[in-house]
Amino acid sequence: MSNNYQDIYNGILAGTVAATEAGVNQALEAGNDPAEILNQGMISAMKEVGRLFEEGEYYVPEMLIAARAMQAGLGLLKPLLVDSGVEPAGRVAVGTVKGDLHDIGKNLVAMMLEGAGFAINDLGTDVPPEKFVAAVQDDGVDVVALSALLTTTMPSMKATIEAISAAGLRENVKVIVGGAPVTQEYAEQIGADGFAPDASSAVTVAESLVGI
Ligand code: B1M
Repeated sequence: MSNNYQDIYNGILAGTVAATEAGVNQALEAGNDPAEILNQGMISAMKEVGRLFEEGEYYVPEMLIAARAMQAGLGLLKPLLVDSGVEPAGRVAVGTVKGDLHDIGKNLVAMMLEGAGFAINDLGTDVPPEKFVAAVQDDGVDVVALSALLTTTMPSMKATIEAISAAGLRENVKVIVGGAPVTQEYAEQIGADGFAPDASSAVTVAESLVGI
């Protein structure tokens, strides 16, 4: 990680909103690239939070306050990562699947897709299959984007695709999946149309699925 982002990194690890926001503002004022601030300062800090949790040094409350600081920093980057006034390239319903409360990766995916000109219907976290079905049926979305961060909630992705098929809507929509434990192999196994390992590749995959 570049030393430029040490304050942001430390702010997220300590779960301090003010320090994280100050670090992001300083990095922006110094002319740093928002995507670099995100990747080198913020995502690297969340990886370290995960490592500390695995080592038993952090517990759920520490993860939670780190996530809050991360979200505060993301709020400052969002206007710079998202272009406004672009004709929608397509409509995407994005959500974290049933049973799963992790939303930072999902928010990033939504942000990047919005920046690429997609209209976003953000269904939030812990989204049951029926809600995705309703988004396809009632809102006419072109793409359903499913995020999962837990191995235990990956089956909710399969259940969501099955529910879309059972409603007779599978031909109407493309489904992309992603999240730390999700792989290309798993995506193929559950019949998803696409897999993306990170938020920027989610854009490339969504664009190719809607024919851009
Ligand atoms: Co949780 N958690 N957590 N957690 N948490 C993980 C995921 C974990 C890996 C930590 C660890 O053990 N190292 C582990 C999962 C283990 C596993 O299943 N293999 C874990 C666990 C166990 C849990 C609980 C069960 C803990 C407990 O209660 N005992 C619990 C579950 C709650 C639930 O969901 N039901 C839990 C709770 C939480 C908090 C609520 C405290 C908090 C989330 C707060 C929030 O999101 N608002 C939290 C956090 C912060 C984490 C870690 C530390 C960070 C996640 C994160 O935001 N990363 C995480 C450890 C880690 O990831 N190293 C961990 C940054 C984010 C940018 O990355 O989300 O991976 P990520 O998104 C990436 C890609 O995956 C991809 O793009 C993004 C980057 O470009 N991507 C997609 C994501 N979705 C995509 C969709 C796409 C395409 C790409 O297409 C549609």
